[in-house]
Amino acid sequence: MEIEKYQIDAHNQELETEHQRRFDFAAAENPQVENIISKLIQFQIGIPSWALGTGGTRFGRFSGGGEPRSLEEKIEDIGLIHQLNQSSGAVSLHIPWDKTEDYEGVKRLANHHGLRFDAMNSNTFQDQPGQAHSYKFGSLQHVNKAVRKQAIAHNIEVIRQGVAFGSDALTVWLADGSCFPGQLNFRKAFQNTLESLEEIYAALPEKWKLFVEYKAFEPNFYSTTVGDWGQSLLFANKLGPKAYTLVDLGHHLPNANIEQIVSLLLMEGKLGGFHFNDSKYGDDDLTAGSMKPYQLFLIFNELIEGMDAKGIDHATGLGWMIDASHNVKDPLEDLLQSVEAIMLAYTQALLVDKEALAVAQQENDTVKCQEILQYAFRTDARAIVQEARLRSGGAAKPLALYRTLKVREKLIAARGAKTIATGL
Ligand code: PSV
Ligand code: MN
Repeated sequence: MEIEKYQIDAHNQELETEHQRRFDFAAAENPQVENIISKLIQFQIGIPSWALGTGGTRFGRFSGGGEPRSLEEKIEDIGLIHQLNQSSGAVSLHIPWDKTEDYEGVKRLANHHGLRFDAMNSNTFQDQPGQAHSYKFGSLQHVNKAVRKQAIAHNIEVIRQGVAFGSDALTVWLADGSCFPGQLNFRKAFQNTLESLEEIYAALPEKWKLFVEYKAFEPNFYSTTVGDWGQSLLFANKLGPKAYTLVDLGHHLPNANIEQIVSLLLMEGKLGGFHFNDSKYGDDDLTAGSMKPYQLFLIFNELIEGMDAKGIDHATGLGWMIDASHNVKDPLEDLLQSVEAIMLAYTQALLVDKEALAVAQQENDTVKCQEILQYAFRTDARAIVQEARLRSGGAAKPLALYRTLKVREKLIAARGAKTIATGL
C-alpha cells in the first residue's frame, strides 16, 4: 500500500497553525535554523530489511501481523516510512534473507519509493540449508580452511549481488569467537580472519567500502574475534584504505564511552558506518534514543565535530543505518520513532555553539563546557525537524498519521495476520 499525497496534505493542513507557531519560536531562538534545515533534508537513514518484522528472543516471538512476506513487501514498508518522514531514503539488505533473482525489478521498486541501497550484509552466523560446512565454530576464523573458503565465497557473492543493486559497501559482522577459555588460539583466529578478510577485500569493486563491525559478546560468551573497536581498527588498518570500522551502538560493554570511540575513529579516517539502536543491558536493539538520548546527542556532537574537522559531508560521508529489533512494538512505528530520535539528536548537536565550546575547553572552564552542551541538548528541536520534513513533502507527525490512516490494519488485511518476515 501507499499513502496518497492528499492524505498527507490534509494532515499537514490540520496541524499548520500549531506548527507555524512553534517553528517561528524555534527560528527566532536559533539564527542558524535555515542552515540546519538544509542539512536535515539531506540526511537520510538506512532502514535494515531485517527489522520490518517482529523480532524475538530465544524465549519466543510474538508476531504482530501484516509482516512483509517478500523483499518487495519489505521495500514497500520502507517506502511507507520514507513517505511519512522523508528521512529514511535507503535500505540495507541482508543476504541470504533477502535473496532474489529479480535485481532490476527490486531496483525499480526501490527507485519508485525514492530509496537507494546502503551497505549489504553477509550472514555467516547461521547455517543455510544444503550448506557443505557448518559455522558452529566460526566462519572466517575457522580452523578448517574449507569452512573459511565457504564463508569467503559467500561474502564475495554478497558483493556481486550488491553490485547488481547499486550498493557500494559490504558490512561484515562475524559471530566468530569462543564460548570457553582454551577453546580458541586467539592469534590463529585473528590471522585466519585477517587472511579471509583480505580475500574479500581483494574482491571489492573500485568505489566500494568494507565495514568491519565489532561486537563485545553474543552469540559467543568468552571471546569475540572482532570484539571491540581496537580489534576492528586493527583489521581495517591491515586491510587498506577501503576498509573501515562500523559502530553498532549496542555492541559495547556497559558504560563504554562511545562518543570518544567515534571521535578517535574519525580522527584516524576509519569510521565507515553506524548502526543506531539503544540498550540498557547488552545488545538490546531497542528504539534509538529510548534509553540514553543524551548519549545519542553526545555521539552526534563528536560525529559533527570530527566530520567538520575533516571536511566530511554529513549526509554522504558515512553509512547511517538503524539496526534494531522490536519484540513488543509495531516494527514500522518503532522505526518511525528511531528515525525521529536520530534526527532530533543530529539537530541538537548542530545547535551546539562550537566556537564557544572550543574557547571554554581551552580555558578549562568545565562548567561552561557542560552549560554549552546541555543548552543545545535541552533545546526543543522538534519544530525544526518537522519543518525540514514538511519542506521535503513528509507528514507533520508521521506516527500520528500512520495511526490515523490505520496502516498496520491495512497491511494485516492485505497480507494476513500470521505472516513472518525473514530476519532474526
Ligand atoms: C549482530 O548483532 C548485528 O548487529 C549485525 O549487524 C547483524 O548483521 C545484525 O545484527 C542482524 O543479525
Ligand atoms: Mn549491527
